[in-house]
Amino acid sequence: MAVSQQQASSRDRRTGFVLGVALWLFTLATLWLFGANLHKMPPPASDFAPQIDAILWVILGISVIGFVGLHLYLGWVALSRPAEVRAIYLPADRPKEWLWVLVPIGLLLVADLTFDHMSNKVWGAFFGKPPANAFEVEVTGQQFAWHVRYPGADGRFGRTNPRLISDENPIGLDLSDPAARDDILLINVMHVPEGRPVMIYLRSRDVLHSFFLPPMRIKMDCVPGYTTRMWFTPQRKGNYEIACAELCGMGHYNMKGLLVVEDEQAVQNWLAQQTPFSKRGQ
Ligand SMILES: [Cu+2]
Repeated sequence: MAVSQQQASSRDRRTGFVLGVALWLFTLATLWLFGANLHKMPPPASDFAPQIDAILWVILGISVIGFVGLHLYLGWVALSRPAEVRAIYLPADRPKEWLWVLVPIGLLLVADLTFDHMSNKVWGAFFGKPPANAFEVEVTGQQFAWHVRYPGADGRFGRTNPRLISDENPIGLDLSDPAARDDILLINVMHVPEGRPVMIYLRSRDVLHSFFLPPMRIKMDCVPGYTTRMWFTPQRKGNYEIACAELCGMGHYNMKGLLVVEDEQAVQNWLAQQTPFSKRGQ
């Protein structure tokens, strides 16, 4: 049985109304979820953190404007669509098609260059050479823990050798190297001084991990067979979580450690209480 033109029109109108309202409600709900701040980052606690946050806010701002604008417009089109307009055939229109290609490319390029300009400064510092007085720590990821190594009194990390890795020697520290004898090796705990650049060397014993300090806005992959590094200056005392941000196996969720930011003197006192790896069990 054929549907009359009038029935079809009122059904189109209803569909348009439902679609338009749904699009607007979806937009409002998304904005509300965003405003409710369900996934907010912890307050920034390092020197780079405010700059990284600024980049994230600009990216988010541009995305929100695009998202809200587009959805409000789509909803409005659905709501205001006259019922009698049927689908029509549009012949190719080269200039218009080029416009549809070039305008988005232009907008994306402007956004991209803005992000580049903002991030180059902080990225350059982040991955570049740290100040000479940096406090050095090495972290080796392993399923599912962080081995934290301090160079000890000589200020030099001793040699490691993967062949020496065992349950007792988790990072394969080579004690025939004099520089290794005072190295301090800990698990899942790291103390660093407030207000002094901290250089972190990152390694992995098995699979890819990602060393993540959310309040410092620091995140870097740990790659097997390779040493990655980055530095930052902690600017707020406190206890923070060290998280793994790379799905690395069944225990990934449980791969976490404690980062303590405190006075330089407190860090030195704490380090003085630790037994070097070579003297353990003696
Ligand atoms: Cu991991």
